[in-house]
Amino acid sequence: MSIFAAVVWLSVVSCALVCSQETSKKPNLTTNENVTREAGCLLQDNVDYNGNLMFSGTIKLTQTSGAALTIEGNITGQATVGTNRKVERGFHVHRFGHIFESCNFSGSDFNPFNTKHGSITSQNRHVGDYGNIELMTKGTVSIKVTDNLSSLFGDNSILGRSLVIHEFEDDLGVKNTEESRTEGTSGRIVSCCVIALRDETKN
Ligand SMILES: *[C@@H]1O[C@H](CO)[C@@H](O)[C@H](O)[C@H]1NC(C)=O
Ligand SMILES: *[C@@H]1O[C@H](CO)[C@@H](O)[C@H](O)[C@H]1NC(C)=O
Ligand SMILES: *[C@@H]1O[C@H](CO)[C@@H](O)[C@H](O)[C@H]1NC(C)=O
Ligand SMILES: *[C@@H]1O[C@H](CO)[C@@H](O)[C@H](O)[C@H]1NC(C)=O
Ligand SMILES: *[C@@H]1O[C@H](CO)[C@@H](O)[C@H](O)[C@H]1NC(C)=O
Ligand SMILES: [Cu+2]
Ligand SMILES: [Zn+2]
Repeated sequence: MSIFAAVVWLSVVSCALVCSQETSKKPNLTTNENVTREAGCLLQDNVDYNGNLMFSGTIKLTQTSGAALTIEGNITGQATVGTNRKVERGFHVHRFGHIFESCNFSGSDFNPFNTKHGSITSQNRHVGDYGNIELMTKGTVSIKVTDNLSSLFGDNSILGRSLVIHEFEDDLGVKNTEESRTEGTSGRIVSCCVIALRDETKN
């Protein structure tokens, strides 16, 4: 065997070993396998927001592959003025997850298909569009959102991205302005968190 043939043979054999191990580690995203993933998100104040109402809380995201994503949370309003009241607030997944210095670093709505802003039930929407959630300015509210488009699996994965609460109600993209078409005129970001995957072996 020539040196050249030996080298080719070695690369084929080592790739058969190493490459197949590599592929087997990758999840099969079209599998019907019943895999459940859980992620968490701990809401922090936006240091660059100077309004008087921010929100803290915990959010849990769960999904079995091929099924809808469920987002549940307990969110507490931290208003510094006024009485306790209900408010609607834009709730979106933004593109970037490195928000440690400021929620301002989260970018805009997660939009892998370059579509217009919409509601969670729109045909045309950003993957990150969850519409509005109803919160209390000084109390704790439990929220629950179910979505069939954003995912903890595959191309629409929101893992490592951020969840944000905006300062205004989301108009769901219905107005004929640039602000409405991109962020539903929901204004600045008051609170945000990074969507982080949980170790499924720890219960
Ligand atoms: C992924 O899973 C589907 C359904 O179980 C199967 O048809 C397909 O062959 C699998 N793909 C790979 C690369 O294993
Ligand atoms: C997947 O697992 C969940 C939780 O264990 C179970 O409720 C559900 O019936 C399973 N679905 C399938 C298709 O096996
Ligand atoms: C919300 O609070 C309820 C009641 O205390 C608790 O059972 C649940 O695990 C909490 N959920 C999250 C996401 O923190
Ligand atoms: C998600 O899909 C299921 C099953 O098709 C449907 O029942 C449910 O209404 C959908 N949810 C949303 C928020 O579109
Ligand atoms: C953060 O973004 C808001 C607009 O969304 C802006 O008003 C504020 O000045 C920004 N802060 C910094 C430090 O860039
Ligand atoms: Cu947004
Ligand atoms: Zn959007």
